[in-house]
Amino acid sequence: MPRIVLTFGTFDVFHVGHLRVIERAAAFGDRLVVGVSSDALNISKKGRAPVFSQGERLAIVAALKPVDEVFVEESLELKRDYIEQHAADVLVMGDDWEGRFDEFKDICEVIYLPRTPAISTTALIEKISGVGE
Ligand code: C2G
Repeated sequence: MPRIVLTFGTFDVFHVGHLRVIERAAAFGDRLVVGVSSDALNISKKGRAPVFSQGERLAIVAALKPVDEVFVEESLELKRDYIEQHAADVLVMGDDWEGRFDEFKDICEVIYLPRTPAISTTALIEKISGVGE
């Protein structure tokens, strides 16, 4: 049986921190499934629309070599359903979510990975738009 790894994210303004977490997540199993947050979820979570639409973000993530499957994450509340639907053996998240998904340890392994330092979508947006210059 292949070991299925599941991870989630918005992956807006895709950068090397996103790539690294996806590569490290894939190394925990044989098949990597990625839930990409919908535009609506992003607006409710962060109070702004992502720079790239969910269709664009899905296409970028789906094209990555370590990624086998992508789907739209419609709600944070549906994590358990997504884990079950995809028969995930492992849930991997960056450590900005440390402890937040421990409740799913009854149905899969839950692993938090250290974030790549000094890079984020918000910092990139600020840099590109010249905020603080
Ligand atoms: N990440 C990272 N290093 C960075 C930036 C991000 O390792 N410098 C990781 C995050 O920890 C996360 C993934 O990249 O695991 C995606 O990050 P975001 O797009 O910011 O995802 P987020 O908005 O936190 O959405 O259900 C959970 C949400 O969908 C997660």
